[in-house]
Amino acid sequence: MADFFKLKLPFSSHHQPATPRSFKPKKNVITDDYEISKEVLGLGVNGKVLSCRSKKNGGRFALKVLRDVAKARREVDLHWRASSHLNIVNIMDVYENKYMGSKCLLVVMECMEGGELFERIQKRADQAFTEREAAKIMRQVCDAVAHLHSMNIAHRDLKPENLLYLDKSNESVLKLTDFGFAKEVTTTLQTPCYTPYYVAPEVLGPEKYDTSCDMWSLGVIMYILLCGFPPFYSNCGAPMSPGMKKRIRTGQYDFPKPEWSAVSDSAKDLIKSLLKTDPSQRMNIIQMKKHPWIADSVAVPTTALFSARVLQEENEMWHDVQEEMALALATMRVDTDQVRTIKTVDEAKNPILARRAKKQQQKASEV
Ligand code: I85
Repeated sequence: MADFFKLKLPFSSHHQPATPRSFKPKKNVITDDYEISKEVLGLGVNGKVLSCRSKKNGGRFALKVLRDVAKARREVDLHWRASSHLNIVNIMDVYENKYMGSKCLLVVMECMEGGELFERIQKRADQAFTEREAAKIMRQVCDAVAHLHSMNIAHRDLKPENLLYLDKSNESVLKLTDFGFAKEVTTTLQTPCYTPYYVAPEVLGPEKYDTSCDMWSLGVIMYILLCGFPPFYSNCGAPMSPGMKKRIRTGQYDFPKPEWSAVSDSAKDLIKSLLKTDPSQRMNIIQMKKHPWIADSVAVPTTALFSARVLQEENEMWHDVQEEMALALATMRVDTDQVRTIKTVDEAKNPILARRAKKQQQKASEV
């Protein structure tokens, strides 16, 4: 029997990931171990974030309260698996408790006391915010994303509000949070659970397009860091206007004067590679880590940027920027969830066709 008629069973026992598949929530009531404050630190995709204190050591932590549904399970699972990295907000404990009659997941995280990235830059009126500092920030975000992409996790919600600071004795560490939209991306390397001859293209999924969304977001964050305003924005006030959509789709942005005059060509070169409209042309995270502006950030000039001043002066604009970035990200997620690419069959690499061609040649020579 020809190999291609041997059907594979529709399940596979050998594609378990190396990392522990799932978290094991504690079942005792969280208030045994933590004192929960009413102070709300922020609102996430799937739930709110409160402040809490350990009864054991008095330490302050952040607590995310999620309704125990499939979406929340996925958030906690992906965050948990990625959590050991220095630039990802660490999960300390997860509890599964009943609260007001419904099952909840309670995620205890390290408390990021330094707050959000751009608030911090905005407050920097005292000393100039420099291009080298921007490079140091981008390297940390890059490290977090590289860690996720190496685990085949796309974050899909990379935006300024999800980048938080933790102040250590002599330095600050920037960390990524909120895995509410994160997604495990399937790769063609994974063991198929289907016979490939019959698989529909949508089953294969959009391949690396989810990770390329993260790369686009890195380009937008980097652009804002360097000048204080986003590369794409609505002219008419409404977030995500048709004009803005068109500019995003066609990659229409520039580096206006005076804000960009003193910014290095190396930085602009990196932004251009990240803001490529065609995802297959866009730089990936491995390439980004190797780019001189990231890899060699001490070589980045200490030129003073306009960012801090722009963020201060355009304070009201920041709300709109956040809203627009959230909408742009939502559009990207919808696009990658729905648009699936069909691969063209490369006939030259198809062994069945090659074999048949050879047979036909032989037949012809026999005659
Ligand atoms: N600490 N996006 C914006 C916060 N420590 N924050 C957001 N999704 C999350 C809030 C809304 C991010 O998953 C979020 C999530 C998790 C956190 C988080 C995690 C750990 C913090 C939504 C603070 C903070 C800021 C300033 C001061 C302090 C805490 O947000 C405090 F004084 F408490 F130390």
